Parts: sequence; structure tokens; C-alpha cells
Amino acid sequence: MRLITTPESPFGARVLIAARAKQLELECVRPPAGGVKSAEYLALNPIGKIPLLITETGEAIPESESILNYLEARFLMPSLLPNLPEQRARVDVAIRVVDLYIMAPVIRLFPHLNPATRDERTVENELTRWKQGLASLAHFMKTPLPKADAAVSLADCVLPPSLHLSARIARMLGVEEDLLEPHEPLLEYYARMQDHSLVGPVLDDLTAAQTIYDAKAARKSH
Ligand SMILES: N[C@@H](CCC(=O)N[C@@H](CS)C(=O)NCC(=O)O)C(=O)O
Repeated sequence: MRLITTPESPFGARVLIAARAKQLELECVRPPAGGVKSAEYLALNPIGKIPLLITETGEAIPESESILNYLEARFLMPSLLPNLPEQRARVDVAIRVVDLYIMAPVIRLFPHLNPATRDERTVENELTRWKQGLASLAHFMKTPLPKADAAVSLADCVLPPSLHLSARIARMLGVEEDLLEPHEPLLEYYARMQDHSLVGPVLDDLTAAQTIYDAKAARKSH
């Protein structure tokens, strides 16, 4: 299978964590030279975002959550889901809270990363939503998320790269406070995941790739 992604993509990193946990071989390739909005790429994925999984039979599966669910359905063992329906629901809720209430405001802030084009009012509003999302996630993680058979659960594929992106975007916006600081369950969870033998290296690779990406972008803008 091929995964169209870039080394600096936190959404691609979700899939890489799942692939490591299930010991799957994924060939990672970059989007075509014209990028994710090129006609060539949009023909495969009209959403115009990475990651995109291309199966051996040529099926193109977009959206990191859908890719994770596909991998889980196709490669059952070791499972990324806990056994009980209620436990699965907790994993599912954590993922949905992250995508709908944390990643959504974070992504809406991308056009405001450049101070020259930043609308402070929008930043303030989205930052409020983002903080509410983090508070909701912390609420649902007061009791630690249930474990799966595999070394990680689906939540552990999604949450750590998302918290990594959250910290990166906060830094880029000059947010001085640590957004996780008021939430002990999130601080504890993220520290544990950074030290996790399977998740930690993926987060380190993300940081390294983003450092190179940012340096290149800074050189271009000068
Ligand atoms: N909901 C999508 C989000 C993916 C996403 O935002 N990917 C970014 C890269 S990390 C992207 O492709 N951005 C290009 C763009 O929006 O133009 C998922 O979970 O896969």
C-alpha cells in the first residue's frame, strides 16, 4: 500500500503510528509536484488534503480517521480497539472531540499564522473554542482511556500528533501560555505518549521534519 503524505504532516503521522503498531509496510510518497490542489491529485482526492491511502487494488482512501478504520477492519490483529463496546465508545469520543473541537479551530487558524495577515479577533474566537475543546477532552480523559490489544489504541494514533500540532500552532501564534497546563489528564497523557517506544519516535520525526520545513520556508520568505 502507498500512503501519500509528507514527513511533516501530523495527520499522516496518525497512520504511521497505526502501521507501526500493526507492523504494516506502507510506502510513503509525497503528493505530485503540483501539490494537493493539482488536477492530478484532486482526481484522486477532491478534498485536496493528505494523507491518502492507495491500496494494492488501487482504492483511494482519504481522511486519516477513515484510513485508520480501514486498517483496523482489514488487519484485525493486533487490534487498536479495546474489547468492550463502552470502552470503544470512549476511544471514539476522544477522537471525535479532538477532530471536531480541537483540530477544527486549530486548522481555521492556519490563515492567521502570518502576523501580516492575522485577524486578532478571529484568533481570539478560535483560541476560545480550541481551549474549550481541550477542556472537553480532559474531561473525558479523567479516567485514563482504555487500552487495546496492540501497543496503542486508535486514540493513541490520533491524539499525540494532534497535541503536537496544537503545541506547534500555539507557538507560531505566539500564545504564551501552555494550553495543556490547566489539564492534568492531558499533561500526563501527552508526556507518556512522548516517551512511548512506538509513538515517541513518530513525534520526534514530525518535529525534525517540521524544523527543516520551517527553515526552508523562512529562507524562501527572505
Ligand atoms: N481531516 C483531514 C485533515 C488532513 C489535513 O488537514 N492535512 C493537511 C496536511 S497536515 C493538508 O493536506 N493540508 C493541505 C490543504 O489544506 O491545502 C484528515 O484527518 O486527514
